[in-house]
Amino acid sequence: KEDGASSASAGSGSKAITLGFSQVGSESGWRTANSDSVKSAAKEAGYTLKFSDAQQKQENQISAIRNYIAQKVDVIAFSPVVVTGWDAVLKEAKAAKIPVVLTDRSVETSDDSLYVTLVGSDFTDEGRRAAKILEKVLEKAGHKGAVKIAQLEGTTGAAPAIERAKGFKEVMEADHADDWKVVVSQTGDFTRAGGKQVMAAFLQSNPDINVLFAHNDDMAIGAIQSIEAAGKKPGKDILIVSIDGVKDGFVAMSEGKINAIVECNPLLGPQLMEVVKKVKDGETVERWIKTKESDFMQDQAKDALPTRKY
Ligand code: GYE
Repeated sequence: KEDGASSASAGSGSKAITLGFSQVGSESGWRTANSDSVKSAAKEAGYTLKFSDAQQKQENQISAIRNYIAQKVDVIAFSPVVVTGWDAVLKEAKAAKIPVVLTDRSVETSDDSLYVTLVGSDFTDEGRRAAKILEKVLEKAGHKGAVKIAQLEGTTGAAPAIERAKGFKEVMEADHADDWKVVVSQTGDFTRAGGKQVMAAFLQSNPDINVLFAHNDDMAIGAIQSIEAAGKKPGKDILIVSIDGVKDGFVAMSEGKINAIVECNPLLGPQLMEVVKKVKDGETVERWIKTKESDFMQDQAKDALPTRKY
C-alpha cells in the first residue's frame, strides 16, 4: 500500500529532501501514533515523504525499500518488522549511496556500515522496567504465594518482542527465581485480536494464571476481553502489566483493568526528521538515538489520561 508523496511543500530547491519511509503495518495504537508522527513531522519539515505500510510482512518492506532505491530518494527510513534478513536489500541501498536510518526497531547485521543510526527505544530496559513495576503491583495488591505469569509476546522475531522478553527474564531470574514463573508464553502479534485469542487459550490450559505480562497495550486489551469472558476480573484476579502507554491502555488502567504500564514513546517523527537532515548533509550522528520514557501505576492513570498525546 503506497500513499505516495504526502508533502507538497518541499519544492524543488537544492534543500528539498525526499524521504522514503517503510512502516511495519498498522497493528496497534502505538503504530498509528507513530505513522501520524512521521507524516506530520515530514510535512512540518517541508520534506517530500514517500510512505508505505507493509502490513507486517517483510517481503512488502523489502519491495518498498527497492522502490525507494529505484526512485533515488535522498534517505530511506524504516521500522523493520523482524530483526534478520535485511543484508541483501541494505547492500543495494549502500551501492546506490542512499543512507538508511532505522526507526523504532533494530536489525541484526554483520556489517555495521549498512545503516547509519537507530532512532528508538531501549526494549530490553522496557522489559526490566516491566518486571520492576510488577514487584510494586504485587505488593500493592497484597499478593501472597506463587506468581504464575502468562506472557503475550509481540511479533515473533521482532526486536521489541525478543528484547522485552529478555529484559523481563533477566530481572525475574536475578530477583525472583523462587516465586515467579512464566507458565505460558506465546505471540499475539502485537494485535488486539491476537491477544484475545491467545489469552483465551492460556486460560483454558492454565486456569491458575495470576499475572499477565503483555508486550503491548493492544494485546492486553484483547486479553481483558477473554479474562472477563472467563468470569474473572482483570486487574484483580489477574494482575496486568503492559507496555506502550497508548490512550486506550490508560483508559483500561483508569478502569482498574490494567495495573501498570511501561511507556514506549511512538512520537519519533520530529527526531527522525532532524537526523535525516544531518545524514543528508553528511554530518555524523550517534549510532543509537534513544527515546526517553516513564512508568505509570494505576493510581496515576486518571490524572495522566487527559495529558496523553497518543
Ligand atoms: O510496542 C507495539 C507495536 O515496535 C515499539 O510495535 C514498537 C511496538 C509497540 O506494534 O505496540
